[in-house]
Amino acid sequence: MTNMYKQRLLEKFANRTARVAILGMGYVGLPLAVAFAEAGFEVLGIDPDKRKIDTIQRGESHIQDIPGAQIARLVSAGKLRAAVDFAALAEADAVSVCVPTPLRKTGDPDLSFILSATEQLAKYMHAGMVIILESTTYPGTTREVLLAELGKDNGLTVGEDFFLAFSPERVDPGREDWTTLNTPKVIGGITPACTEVAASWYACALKTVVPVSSAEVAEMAKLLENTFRMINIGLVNEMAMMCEKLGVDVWEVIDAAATKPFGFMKFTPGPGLGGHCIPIDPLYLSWKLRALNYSARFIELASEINTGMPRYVVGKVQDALNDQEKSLKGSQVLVLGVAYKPDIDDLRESPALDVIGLLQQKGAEVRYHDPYISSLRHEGIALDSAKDWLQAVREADCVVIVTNHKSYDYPALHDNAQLIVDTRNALGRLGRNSSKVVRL
Ligand code: SAJ
Repeated sequence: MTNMYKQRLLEKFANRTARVAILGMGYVGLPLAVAFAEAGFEVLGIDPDKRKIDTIQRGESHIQDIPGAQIARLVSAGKLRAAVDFAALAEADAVSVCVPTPLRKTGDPDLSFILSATEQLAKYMHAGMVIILESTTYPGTTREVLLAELGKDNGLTVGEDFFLAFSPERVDPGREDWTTLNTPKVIGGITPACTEVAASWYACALKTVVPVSSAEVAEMAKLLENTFRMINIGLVNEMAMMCEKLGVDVWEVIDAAATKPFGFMKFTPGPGLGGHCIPIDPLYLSWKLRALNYSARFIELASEINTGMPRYVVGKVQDALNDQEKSLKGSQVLVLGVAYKPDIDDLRESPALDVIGLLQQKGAEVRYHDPYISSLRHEGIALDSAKDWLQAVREADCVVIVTNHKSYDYPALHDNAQLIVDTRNALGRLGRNSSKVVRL
């Protein structure tokens, strides 16, 4: 029996008359909204943050990957509009949920954003809708949380009257080679009809859609992707500690291993694990498995190693100063680069925050410089970026390179510093043979 609602949606996708709504106008939702608008749909972006909505309505962009001119063109063409009010969902045919999934202070998943978006969506649910969750979450969320709420008390049957799927976001802000449009997109539905309808919708705007057999497969694929990174970063961080015990240069070891053209993928040690994905997503998985009486040992161990790196780095600063007969307490330490990874302005979960906090706890006089981050206000840390980074280098007893932004003049840094702890091998060969450089 041909499902009437499925057929109707497939036709609306084909002739671009489906009314699209994207919940969450962040680094995932806005590029997705733009992709569907460019594909010819009329798109509504919904976000409770009125500043984001006003920016879009003014034809400007608050997301680094989306030019303001593109927003202006799509808004004036009537293809893109934004609202804080969820009521417009009553007319939507296709809705994508792109809201944050952070961790609570306890380390447990914080589904509050998904829950509030779902509650709003449930108010405006009607037959003939397709809903896709994009937010990274534990396997089972789409079925256990969204379906439970969206299919309740409204007489609608999933897979017949409405369609529900999961499709993990794969946006890497700032990357230009792999974008929302050309990054393959995994999609798994609650039923086969859900997968078919969701995949047909996304295929209208995205180059490659990869249907899988269920929402759980799609949820788990994303967690494998990011757990893979987190564990391998934990491995090289432990390799750095082992190489120090062995008196071997871990950076040379990794470069040598990376000459293997197959069966190896290069990761590099660092001061810890930052960002809103890699340190967090795997903990959604281990949390879910704990509820099933299973301990995800690799994740727990890698997390322990990665979260221990800031303390390990501070220990190296303390030892390096000690070798110059200086105590950490009272020394002036300059932290160079605080963003969670090079050449971006994102501080989320940055290990620099832990390094600074630990240095301050041990009585160091801490300053920082970061070309992308002018001030730091975080859990008792209240610092502004040094105005003149090279002058700050000259004045410091020790410089710690935490984030190796490309914009730094590393030879000048080396010439002007008394002592450098290089946690990123930013100095390269310069650092390898210098008596005033200590590396991981
Ligand atoms: N890091 C290391 N050593 C490494 C790689 C990373 O210490 O070898 C650190 C970084 O400094 C950073 C953290 O780990 O603090 C995370 O780095 P990341 O390169 O994984 O960057 P993210 O967090 O921006 O990860 C994003 C992810 N994108 C999504 O989740 C959609 C990830 O899947 C991408 O693979 C990654 O970008 C990427 O490849 O750049």
